[in-house]
Amino acid sequence: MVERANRPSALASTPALAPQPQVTFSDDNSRVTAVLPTGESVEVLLYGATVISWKSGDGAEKLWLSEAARLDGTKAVRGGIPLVFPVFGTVPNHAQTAKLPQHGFARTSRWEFLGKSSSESAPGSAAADLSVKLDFGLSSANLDPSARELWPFEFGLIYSVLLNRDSLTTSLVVTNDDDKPFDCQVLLHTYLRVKDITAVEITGLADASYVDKVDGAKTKTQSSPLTITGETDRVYSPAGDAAVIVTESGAEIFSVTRDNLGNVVVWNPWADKAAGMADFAPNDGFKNMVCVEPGSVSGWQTLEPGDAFEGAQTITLYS
Ligand code: TA6
Repeated sequence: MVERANRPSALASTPALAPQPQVTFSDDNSRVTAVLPTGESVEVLLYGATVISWKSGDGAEKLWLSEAARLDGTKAVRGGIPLVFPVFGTVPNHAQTAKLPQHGFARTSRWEFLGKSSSESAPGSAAADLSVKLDFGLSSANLDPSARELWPFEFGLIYSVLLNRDSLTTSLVVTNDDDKPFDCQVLLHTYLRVKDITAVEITGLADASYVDKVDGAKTKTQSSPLTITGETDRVYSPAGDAAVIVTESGAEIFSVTRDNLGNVVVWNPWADKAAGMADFAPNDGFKNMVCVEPGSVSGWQTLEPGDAFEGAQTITLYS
């Protein structure tokens, strides 16, 4: 090689980049999967922007997904984290949303994948700071015409799914892009996986008032840790923003924290209701799940033109 003055010196060696999170598409681009180098993963259907799997680094699944869940876009997913917007349940006396299907149209719409971002793990940085965020969008512009007809408002939704090594954060931003106000409700309908529902206790709801939907929608107050011994369907309005802790056989397994979501719904269909749902399998799957659902569902968020509403949950695993 001819030596020449000022020849740039080759780097002695390119610093090895730390392994980066991987994001892949599958099933005809209908699913997005993100995997951290340490093994944690999350899988999201573009249908409903539904998280259908969240695994810890050892491969253990943390969400419950029915074995009969429809994953082909023909029905809201039974399990994972379906999104509830603009209405929780059905509210016949609310004119704007009275014509909408139960839990609204967000969970049964095809969302767009907006992109990914991952933590810049510098060479040699601790794996602990690794994370990857997936963003999804739904707006009146890409909403099914039948849904637009039932709810004729210009809106935008951005849903972010952030996977860290020991937690999953999902957040929803709603914007009113219209020239008139609209009301909405928002809920993250999370199906947490447990080994044995009869060994589960839920704390963090002490002294919270709740509507008991299996007892004539009576308003009650939670006096002790919640155990699930039958069909349970409660809409809690905790006074503060304390974490909801799910323990099993005395050991803490999940901590659920809320950001700007004033309600927590706790649901387990138990045996009869589970047997009555064609997409709930196995029939005794109610023993392995409990829904802890942060939301804003008592009353309505009224968004004026240009307003935005953001709510989020973080589910943290105990190692
Ligand atoms: O979040 C609890 C709940 O509102 C229950 O009343 C039950 O209806 C559950 O949602 C499931 O609703 P879905 O429409 O998914 O069958």
